[in-house]
Amino acid sequence: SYFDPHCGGRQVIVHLFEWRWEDVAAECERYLGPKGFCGVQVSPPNENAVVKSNPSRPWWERYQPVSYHLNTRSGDEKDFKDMVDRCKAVGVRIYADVVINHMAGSDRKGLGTGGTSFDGATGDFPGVPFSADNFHSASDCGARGDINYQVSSQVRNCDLLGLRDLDYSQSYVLNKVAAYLNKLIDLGVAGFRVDAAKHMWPDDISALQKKLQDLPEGGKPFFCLEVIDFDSEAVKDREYFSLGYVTEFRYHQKVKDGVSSFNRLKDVQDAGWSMVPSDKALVFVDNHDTQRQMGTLNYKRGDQYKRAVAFTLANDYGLVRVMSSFSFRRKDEGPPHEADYSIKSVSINSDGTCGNRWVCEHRWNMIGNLARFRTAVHGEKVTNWVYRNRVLSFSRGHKGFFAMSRTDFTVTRDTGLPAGEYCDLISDCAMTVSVDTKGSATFSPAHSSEPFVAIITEEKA
Ligand code: AAO
Repeated sequence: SYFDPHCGGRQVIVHLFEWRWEDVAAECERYLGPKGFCGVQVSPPNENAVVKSNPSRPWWERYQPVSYHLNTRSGDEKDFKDMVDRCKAVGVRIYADVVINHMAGSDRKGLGTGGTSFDGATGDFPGVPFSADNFHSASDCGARGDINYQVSSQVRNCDLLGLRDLDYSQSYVLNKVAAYLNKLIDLGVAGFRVDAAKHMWPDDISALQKKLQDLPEGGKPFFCLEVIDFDSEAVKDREYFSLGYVTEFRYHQKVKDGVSSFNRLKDVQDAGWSMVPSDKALVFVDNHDTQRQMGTLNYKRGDQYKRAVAFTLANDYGLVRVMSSFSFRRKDEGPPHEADYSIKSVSINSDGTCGNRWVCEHRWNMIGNLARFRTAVHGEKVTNWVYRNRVLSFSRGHKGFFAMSRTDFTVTRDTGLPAGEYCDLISDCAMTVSVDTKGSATFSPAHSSEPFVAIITEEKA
């Protein structure tokens, strides 16, 4: 099914935003495989427009396709193939971010990252080839980039941000895009994150899926559809439920409120606010767009961010995607680069953190270790929910137990676990928790700077 991420039951996906394929391959081998991550969402692998100035080489140029040749600042087809194979060998799968709703903007022309020429204004993309006729005409729409989100047909047929909108009613367009996705499947990817899926007709996505081959090892590719739905517009996320996982933006918004006032977390836990059913929800604290918005939660918010990610990983809702960023000051700023704009590699410091301005949130001890927690307790519901004395704690059935607060604490709680001495995963077992025959334990965090405790039955001290 389109809901199977093909990673042997592992539960956490990480978005290695703007990483080079070579670095992703190395990260699979040295960290993601051993830590039990399911897979990596990689940046769009196909050739994109080179945005030279105002700003210079922003990250977002990769959302302006020029052709389906695999040639970007992350690497070429050979690098891509090598990454997919090396990751797969250690149990980690690759999901490609596919930008298939549109091509480059009508305000762009010149050469792509693979040297292919194009002209967005005339709709000339010889690298595919696509020409003017293959796009929706902007005549039924508002001014450039001006979509009325209360009108479904505008959302689907108009140019999002002035990006040339492909017309999937043409079998020629459908076949070209299907060939691109099939090529990625041939190369061994396990699935896709469909960019701007909200701007594609669900029936068109379904028609596209029917043209895809099964993975070489069998089964349908995994699908995650980027659909932003806050219940205030014409397009609804439920229109996409049969096509794959759907990005849950209400969660991302609500979890932020929840970690500043824990009593609101119960609603988040209950998937209130008409959130997508758990088995269809792609859940995240931030993504590459939201982390650049004002007042949002991202790596810069230290403790608050950690609480949000920790809660998200410990909770039983959805399939989780962890963000891994490069540090930025300005919204448009592209990835760390050399003078010639080639992307800098991800260096690893002796303490396991990353250098060259790569943030590597997924390597923060707590996040990496809770990824393991999530896989270990998968399928177990949240039970024993207690929020008292400013400490929130809950069990995941009889397999795991998690507690967090804003500051240091000592509490006694029912863990729901069998008696025994357990390793605290947060501190890599620097501290242990003794559970008595009634399932009760008294504990404090190992380090007051990280007020979390997590134990699982499979990790006894
Ligand atoms: C760039 C330039 C543009 C230029 C264009 C063409 O910035 O000035 O016109 O090139 O040359 C990324 C960048 C864009 C960039 C683009 C292409 O973000 O700045 O444009 O690459 O290089 C909508 C879509 C959603 C989309 C999002 C950005 O529905 O699919 O806009 N996300 C994806 C990617 C993103 C990428 C693209 C798509 C394009 O993740 O990185 O763009 O490939 C409302 C609507 C949403 C809408 C947002 C933003 O949401 O519901 O559907 O997203 O507005 O317009 C509140 C509101 C809620 C609002 C929400 C936003 O909560 O209540 O209504 O905030 O999160």
